[in-house]
Amino acid sequence: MKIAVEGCMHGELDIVYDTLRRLEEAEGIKIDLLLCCGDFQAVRNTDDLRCVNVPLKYRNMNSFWKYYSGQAVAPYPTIFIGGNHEASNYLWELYYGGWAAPNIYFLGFAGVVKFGNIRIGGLSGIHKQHNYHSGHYERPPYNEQTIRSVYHVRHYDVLKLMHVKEPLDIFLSHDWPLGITEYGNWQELIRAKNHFEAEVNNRTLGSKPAAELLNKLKPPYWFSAHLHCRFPAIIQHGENGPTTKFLALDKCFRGRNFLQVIDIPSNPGPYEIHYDEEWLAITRRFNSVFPLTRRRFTMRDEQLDTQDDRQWVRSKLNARGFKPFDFVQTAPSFNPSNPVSNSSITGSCRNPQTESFLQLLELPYLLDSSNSEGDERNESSSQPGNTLGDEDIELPDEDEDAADDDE
Ligand SMILES: [Mn+2]
Repeated sequence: MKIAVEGCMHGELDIVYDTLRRLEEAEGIKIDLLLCCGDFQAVRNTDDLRCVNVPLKYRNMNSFWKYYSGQAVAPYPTIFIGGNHEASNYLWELYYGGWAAPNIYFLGFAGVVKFGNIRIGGLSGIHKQHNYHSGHYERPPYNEQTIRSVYHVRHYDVLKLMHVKEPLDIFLSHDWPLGITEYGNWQELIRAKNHFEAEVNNRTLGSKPAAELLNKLKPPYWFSAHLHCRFPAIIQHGENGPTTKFLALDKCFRGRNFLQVIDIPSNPGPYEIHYDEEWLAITRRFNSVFPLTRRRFTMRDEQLDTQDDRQWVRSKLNARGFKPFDFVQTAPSFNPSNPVSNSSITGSCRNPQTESFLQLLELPYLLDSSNSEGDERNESSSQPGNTLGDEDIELPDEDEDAADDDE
């Protein structure tokens, strides 16, 4: 199976798919799957665009809406995770994962799916310690604070992934696992990107939860993006343990290293995306403690037994089949002849895919639950360190975007 992996998409689906088509012709190969490591920008319309945390000058519709509306069709099955520049309102509708457009599957805030017999896991967002133990309290419309915090990785989602016991083949995270630079040529990295030097030397570059997951899951492949450069590394887990090939990729841009094709031994195709039994069992087990407020989330016993849920999920999936529920449009798509939408964001929508998924697992719909501690959405944070400024400083991709503006 030939899998193309892409760094940050930034809504440039046309460019990436065209590149893949040309690559197939030039190399005489067939690409089976495209993986994208976040900043996908599944922007359907101008309302969604207002939910993306991106400087005004980069607020462009780009090309996702064409694939959403049906005007274009993704030529390859595409699986993506979220980064820090997303239509977060839309991704929240699909918190558990689902089709963002036909043939384009969002893995969820955390998720595992199967493609053929290849098992792919991922974690959306970027890590910021000050929001790590909060619940998912953000709801659209977002304010200046929640438009950022909504994509900050939560302990709850990491904990779910820490319960995955069966081997994964591939894992995706938007930001790099903390300390990963030690396993590759960091000298060359800081020569090319000298603004990373202090973070590399202080061992602060990257995500701590991603590093914990890397040490726990030990997948053969791990792909990341976010820092807009290519960086390979090989991690040896213990003396005779397995190895992980890590690769960070650049964003989609002319002349940049944004694409890599890997060839993985697999069963013969045709392949399609399927639900993962173990992951659905974990999801079912954890939904009763889904934290949806800003209150600190902790769990007394961090190793939950999911065996009963596993049996239950297996019988459900055997009866229904493993294919995800079908794509459904939930918002109007952008219309270039009438570019300014006259609708206003009224809050999140119950996506029928999510409703069907929860019905399958016999779980309640919680994503639109109001904050039980009162409506904190419009309050500014009183937590130390959670100021609006810090993220602007810590977002190297935005610095990068600004630099590229001159090219
Ligand atoms: Mn990013």
